[in-house]
Amino acid sequence: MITYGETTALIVVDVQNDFAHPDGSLFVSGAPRVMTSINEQADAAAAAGSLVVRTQDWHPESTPHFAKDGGIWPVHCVADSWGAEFHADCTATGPVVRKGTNGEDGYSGFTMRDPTSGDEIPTELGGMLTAHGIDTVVVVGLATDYCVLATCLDAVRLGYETIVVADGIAAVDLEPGDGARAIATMVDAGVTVR
Ligand code: VGL
Ligand code: ZN
Repeated sequence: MITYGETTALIVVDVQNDFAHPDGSLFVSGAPRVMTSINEQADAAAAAGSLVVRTQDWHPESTPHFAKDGGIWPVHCVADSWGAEFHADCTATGPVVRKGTNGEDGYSGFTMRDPTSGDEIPTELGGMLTAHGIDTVVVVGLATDYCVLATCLDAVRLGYETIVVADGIAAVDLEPGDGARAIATMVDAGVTVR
């Protein structure tokens, strides 16, 4: 188990019905399998008094992210829908960072992209970690090859010691091997896999 302390934060990425529930529109088949590990990390972090932040994919009904609007994804995690709610089995509590509330695109918990200008816009996550004096982040959640990958790469770029929990993440795997390749990319960038 990872040792949680005052300067370590757990980031629980997108454990929402559309990804984590079998009835979800973008169900990640490995999600039920990793819930136990996600909850172990959440419980350990909470017991140590560490900051736990939950991210939420939070899309408008139309966004270039969705296949019907020119993107690649089925409609998922629409603001205030059942699919956008956290999965009931996840025990993590703590502040929530929503990505895409104004129609921004992108996968990272730290940054979003304005879909028209392409500008990078920070979410509240970076400021939240700074305010708590965080130097190390532990990342679990969904999905390995999209939001976990992007969040971990941003965390390294922003100077955080970054640990991803191997049995607390699951991949979409649009192409077989995407999850494994994402893990290799994280390792190359300096992420520690536990
Ligand atoms: C995600 C695909 C589309 C994710 C979000 O949370 O990894 N994947 N939107
Ligand atoms: Zn999305």
